[in-house]
Amino acid sequence: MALDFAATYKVLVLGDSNVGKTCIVHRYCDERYYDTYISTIGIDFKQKLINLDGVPIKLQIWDTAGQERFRTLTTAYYRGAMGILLMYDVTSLESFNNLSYWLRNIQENAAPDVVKVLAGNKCECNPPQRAVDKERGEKIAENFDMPFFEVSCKQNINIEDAFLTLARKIREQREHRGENFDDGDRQKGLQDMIKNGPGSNGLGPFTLGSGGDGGRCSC
Ligand SMILES: Nc1nc2c(ncn2[C@@H]2O[C@H](COP(=O)(O)OP(=O)(O)O)[C@@H](O)[C@H]2O)c(=O)[nH]1
Ligand SMILES: [Mg+2]
Repeated sequence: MALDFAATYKVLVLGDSNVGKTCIVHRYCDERYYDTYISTIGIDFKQKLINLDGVPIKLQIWDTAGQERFRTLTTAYYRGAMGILLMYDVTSLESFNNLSYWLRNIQENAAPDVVKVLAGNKCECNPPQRAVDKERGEKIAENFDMPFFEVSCKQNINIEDAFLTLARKIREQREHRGENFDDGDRQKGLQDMIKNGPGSNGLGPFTLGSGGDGGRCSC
C-alpha cells in the first residue's frame, strides 16, 4: 500500500540530560560518535531518509536543546510528534527513575496515541558502572507497552533497530487510522512559528533545516 510514500514522521528524543540524546541523533543521522561532552545549544532536528521495508520515509528527529535540564519542554515541542524515543542511561539510576517523570510529561503533552520506544543507552558499560539491569528496563517497557532496546552510541549497538522499530510502529498506527496526519500538523507548527516569530516553538533560537538535510547540528 502506498499510503506512506515519502511521508515525514516527526519523532522526539526525550530523557534526562546526559543520557545520550544528542549522541544518538548524530550516530543515527551522521554515523558519527563524539566522545567529548556535547553541550546542546540551539535547536535541532535532523532528517534521515530511510527505507522502511521498501517504502521511503523521512524521519525528522528532534533533539532537545537542553530544556530537559530545566524541565521546560513545552506543549509546542510535542506538537505533531508521532513517535518518541525515550532514553535513560544504564549507568545512571536517576535517569531510569526519572522515566516516570518523562512518561507523565508525555502523557500530559503529546498526542494520546503517540508511539513510544524505550532505549537504555551506554549498554556497553559493565558493573560497577552499570547501575540498571536490563531486566528493569524490560519490565517498565512491558508495563507501558513500549518496545525496548539496550543501545550504545559508543559502540553503535541497536541504534538502527530502535529507530526502525519506532518508524514501523508509527506506520502501523497510521495504517490503522487510515489517514495522513503529518502534513497538517507540520504546517500548523510552521505557521505558528511564522506568526509568532522564532522561539515560538518553545525552543529558543530556531534554524530550519536547509535542503532537506536537517537542522543545525547540536554540538
Ligand atoms: N559510555 C558511553 N557514553 C556515551 C554513550 N552515548 C553517549 N555517551 C556520553 O554521554 C554524554 C552525554 O551525551 P549527550 O548526547 O550530550 O547527552 P544528552 O544530554 O542526553 O544530549 C557524552 O559525554 C557522551 O560522550 C554510550 O553509548 N556509551
Ligand atoms: Mg543534548
